[in-house]
Amino acid sequence: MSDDYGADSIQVLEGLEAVRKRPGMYLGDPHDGSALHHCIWEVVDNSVDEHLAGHTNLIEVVLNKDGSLNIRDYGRGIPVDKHEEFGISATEVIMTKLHAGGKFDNSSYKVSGGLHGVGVSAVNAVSKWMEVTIHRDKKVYHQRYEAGVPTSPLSETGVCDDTGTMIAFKPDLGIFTNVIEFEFEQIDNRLKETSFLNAGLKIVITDNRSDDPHVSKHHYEGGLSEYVSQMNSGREILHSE
Ligand code: 0RA
Repeated sequence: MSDDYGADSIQVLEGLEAVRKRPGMYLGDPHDGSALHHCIWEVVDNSVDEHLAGHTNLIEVVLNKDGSLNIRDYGRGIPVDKHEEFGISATEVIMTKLHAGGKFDNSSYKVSGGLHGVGVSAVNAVSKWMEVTIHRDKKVYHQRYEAGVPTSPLSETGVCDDTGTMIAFKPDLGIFTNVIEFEFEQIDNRLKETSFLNAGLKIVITDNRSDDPHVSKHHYEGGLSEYVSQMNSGREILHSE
């Protein structure tokens, strides 16, 4: 049993090292901004999955002055119970073990060039630091990681009345070059698409990097059809439906 744990933690470290050595294999080009922004889509997709499962209608994205980014949802919260197989919290498994969640067992899950679904652990691996805060069962849980490695076990830090997950991370600039800052336009455009593809999901992006914070809100109760009517407004329409 303790041998298994040792073998598993070595596998985790090897997985994280593989991502750090060849980020392009997991996240896209680290030298042109694509891997950098893919980190955001990867974390947001987990919150979108919580929306698709019917547990959150709001995702908040905040760009911070120090180059870090927060993504928060009001879903069930990442499970915190002790994982029987690995002897650590389910949170730590999801946050550090490559492909945790069994998503890769299902080949039909792989879409958009095979990049979707590498998991938050791949983003963790290329982050100088990542922090997860979970509201679940009336309690607040927290864990921090550096280059994907936990700096302490998951701990209980307080109480709460709501549920959800907040993930904050700062990209490791030893890995990303050329484009090393998040681009608001790119994030805003992509998350606008995410919101119209997910009817009823509200996505709020706040850019706190300048002294004059910028907030952008996307919310299409009617999903794609509402987006189309918005694009058509003021134009002559060929087809009413
Ligand atoms: C695994 C199982 C459950 C929820 C999640 C993962 C989850 C992951 C993320 C990542 C960002 N936000 C998230 N929210 C939820 C289900 C847990 C249950 O059955 O209560």
